[in-house]
Amino acid sequence: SGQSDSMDVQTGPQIEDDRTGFSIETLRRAIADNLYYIQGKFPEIATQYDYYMALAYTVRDRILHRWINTVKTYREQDVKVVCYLSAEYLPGPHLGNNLVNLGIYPQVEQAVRASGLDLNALLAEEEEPGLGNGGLGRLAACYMDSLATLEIPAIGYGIRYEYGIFDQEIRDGWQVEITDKWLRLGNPWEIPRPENAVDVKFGGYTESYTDDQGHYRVRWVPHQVVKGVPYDTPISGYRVNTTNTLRLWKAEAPESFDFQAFNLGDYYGAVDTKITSENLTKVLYPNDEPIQGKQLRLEQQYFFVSCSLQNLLKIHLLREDPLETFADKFAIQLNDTHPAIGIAELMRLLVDEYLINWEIAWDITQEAFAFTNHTLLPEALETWSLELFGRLLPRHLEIIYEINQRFLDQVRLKYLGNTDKLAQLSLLDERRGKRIRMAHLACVGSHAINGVAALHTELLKTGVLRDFYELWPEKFSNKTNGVTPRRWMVLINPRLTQLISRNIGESWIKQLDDLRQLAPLANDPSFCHEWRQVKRAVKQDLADYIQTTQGLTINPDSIYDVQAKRFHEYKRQHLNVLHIVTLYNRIKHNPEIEMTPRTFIFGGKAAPGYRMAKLIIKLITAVGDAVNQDPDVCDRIKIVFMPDFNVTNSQRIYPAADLSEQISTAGKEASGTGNMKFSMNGALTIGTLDGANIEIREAVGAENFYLFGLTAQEVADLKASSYNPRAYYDSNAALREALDLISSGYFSHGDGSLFQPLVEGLLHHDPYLVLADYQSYIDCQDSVGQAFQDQETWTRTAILNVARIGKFSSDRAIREYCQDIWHVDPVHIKLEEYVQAKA
Ligand code: NTF
Repeated sequence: SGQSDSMDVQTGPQIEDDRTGFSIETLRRAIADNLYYIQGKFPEIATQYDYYMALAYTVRDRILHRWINTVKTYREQDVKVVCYLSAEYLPGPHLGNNLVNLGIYPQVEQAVRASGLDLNALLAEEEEPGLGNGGLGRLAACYMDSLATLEIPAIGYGIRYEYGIFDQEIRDGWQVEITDKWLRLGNPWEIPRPENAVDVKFGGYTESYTDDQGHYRVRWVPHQVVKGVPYDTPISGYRVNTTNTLRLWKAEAPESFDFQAFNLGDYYGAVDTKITSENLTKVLYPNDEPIQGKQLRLEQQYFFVSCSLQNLLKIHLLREDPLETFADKFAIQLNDTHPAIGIAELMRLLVDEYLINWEIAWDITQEAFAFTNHTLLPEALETWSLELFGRLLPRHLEIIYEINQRFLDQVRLKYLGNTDKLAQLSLLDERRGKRIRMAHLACVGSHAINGVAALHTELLKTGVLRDFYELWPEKFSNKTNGVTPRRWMVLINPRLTQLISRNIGESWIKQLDDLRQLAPLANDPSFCHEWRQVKRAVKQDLADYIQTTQGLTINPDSIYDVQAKRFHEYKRQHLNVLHIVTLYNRIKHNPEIEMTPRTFIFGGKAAPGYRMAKLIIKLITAVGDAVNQDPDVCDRIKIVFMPDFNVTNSQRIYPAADLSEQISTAGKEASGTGNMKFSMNGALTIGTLDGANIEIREAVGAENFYLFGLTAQEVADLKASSYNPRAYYDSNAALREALDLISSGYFSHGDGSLFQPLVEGLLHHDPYLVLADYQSYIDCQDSVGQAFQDQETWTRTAILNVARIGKFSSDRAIREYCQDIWHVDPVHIKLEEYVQAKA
């Protein structure tokens, strides 16, 4: 746990270094020191936030020591490095996670107490970096944790958005978006590296020339240059010295930005250029799935990818390695198509700037890149209009034409005379006004392509990417997602962690499969009793939080039935609502009816422009207003909407859940990762055969999973045979009553029009088969309600879920990427003692 570095055996005990020592007294002194010298405050005027900062810097010092040793080792040993390119990262608050990974949680808790403070209060002061929308960004953060823990050299590259995902407030039942000013009080976890800034070009034109050797060359004369400044955040591994780097780029105006304008006396014009440059990394696009063709979005993508690749080439050349060996030293992973422009950019850098010939450059590029797809929704597949693309990146358009021409020559040879194949595989979509298909660019330029769950990968092979699969089956593999048990168990559920570790030791934290040793304990009554006590205490915590923040009283003995994820029609939060309204109708018909008390908990944001998703949020809060106050309901149903679902708030929710709602239309959710977090904390799942649900059910046992609904194949068949949702409405009285009650204005103060778009949409289109799955869902929920009555069996099932969830650690996923795609090995980091290093 890192203690080894602070003791000098030869000279006996010595006073610990204030910046590396771990003793309680050293930590206490370091906090006081940082309060004084970094915050410039003394105790009488210091705020909780000042103390949080002082503590954060205290922890950062200890991390820096490991970080520097890591960077040094990577330089000296010429190791192969994983470069994760992602437009989004959702790391969550850093402080608590770093305490867990460094193994100093108890010491810091005591040092903080010795300073007259409370650690939980300080932890609550941290503003999380909301630099992502949901699953994709959080996956990147879990993977960074596992890479460091597995001692794999890695750099995460991304964008330092000044405003992350908006904060959500609920006003009058509607979502309201508030700008996320996460940097306003400073960020102790990042170190700016202005000396490593790079220039990124935009617009302009290209021209050809002949070089000294008589080679044909192209130069790009840009219209604008933007400077990228890296901000580095250390990513610590669990109980190892390895500390990797998350390098996020901020856009600034280049130093020379104002020369021309100044000379002409155009002061305002000059400042304007500066503002335009800095706009580039101002704000995260808040759309989860579909991405519209906005110029600024393409600028963001190209900006961070160009900065990152220039940086990699610089590192490579600093190590005095020949460019030809680039792909032996770096494995570059594309987190969806957002950074796919990197393929054309690496070609441009190698061919235009480093004067490598095309064929060699292409081999390097294909060998270096690999591509992960994260969605099957056709509307989410990124394309860019040729017009916009050519205006912004004229040289890349030429390069993409060249890549495409050479690629299609290959295709032509294989499929003689088949023009359909050419059109289907081409990087250019000739219909819909000529667009560049980024997924095709990613496939052609990568040596490996993967989906994020078994079903998803199969659907890629038979669906959106089938022509590429037919061409290069060997490039495809599945890499089922995983999540880090350090954050999603140890940090957020200390009670459960202690119960588990007391019984089977701590090895499971790094080897999650070791949770299997819990399985026999599922038959041990005293262990089951303790398990129930833990769950009950955690549920009480959430009840207290909801009481304090919303003034709502919930019953900790009710089923906590939770759906927490982004709002999207395919995720079917409205199916959940139909169940609630159905239960409500049952009570209204028969006020004495026996019913297992349930608390329905929702959390999640809707994209600001997604009207239907926002209407579904309004429907949930409206049904909540009616049901929660109805005396007939007698507390058998409670509905809670937890506003502003983010990493911080999710950490209170996962541990407290009894039932995890994973109810997407089969074939639509690529994987899901919330499903894994709920299971790890002992919730049972009600779910469809979609994404990773299928593998979770396989792992925990079909008898320990509540399955309902159509399969992906049945969904496809039903849609092909002209699905008629209205028929389900006509033939199902309970469904009809639920929909009619919503239509009637009962939940909207008599306004029958408010939810019409939703109800009409379901009756006439229902693209996600809510009505087709309704009865199956209701029946399944009825059996959940029954099962919860038998607490002994329920607890046994929950324990078995946790015992068998080992596969869903991100450590397993990262090991698979390392072996099958990246071909990288761990590098052990030893600590050089800082005091010695100084001398
Ligand atoms: C998401 N995709 C998927 O919708 C989830 O099912 C999956 O768990 C995560 O990725 C992580 O793989 C996206 O966010 C995106 F951007 F691709 F639409």
